[in-house]
Amino acid sequence: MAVERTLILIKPDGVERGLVGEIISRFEKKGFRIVGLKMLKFSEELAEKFYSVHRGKGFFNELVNYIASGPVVAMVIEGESAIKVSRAIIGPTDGREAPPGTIRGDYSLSKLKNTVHASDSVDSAAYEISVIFNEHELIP
Ligand code: FUP
Repeated sequence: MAVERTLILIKPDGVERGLVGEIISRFEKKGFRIVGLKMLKFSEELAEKFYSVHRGKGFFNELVNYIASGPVVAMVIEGESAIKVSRAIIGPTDGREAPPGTIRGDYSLSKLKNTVHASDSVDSAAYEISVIFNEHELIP
């Protein structure tokens, strides 16, 4: 067990539907410490960089267009096993298959517009945090 940091994104559908407070609250109530928080709108260029691991896949263009389609809220959280625990909190990729009680299970009926993102490994967390946050925007 280790204290980790991970990146959570509230995607455009989550912001548009007024779920920002609800989603932040779930991570806070679980016990994570918020060490970075901001609202932004991805440019296409930044979206391609953020999702570079998916470049070449059939859904890449759709994914980039979607994530750049409206404002998102990005958050860095810190806590024990933050990467694994936050993945459990958001649920599987497809909202139609995600179980009730998970964020995607409660709020999404889509694989693409699945409301929230959480980094899936230590390496991707470090990369994704660095794409969106400067060092001075994170609490030590
Ligand atoms: P996840 O880690 O659950 O966010 O899912 P992936 O890393 O596999 O995919 C990243 C995003 O691409 C998903 F959140 C939604 C989108 N996606 C699709 O639109 N179609 C697919 O077949 C797979 C992923």
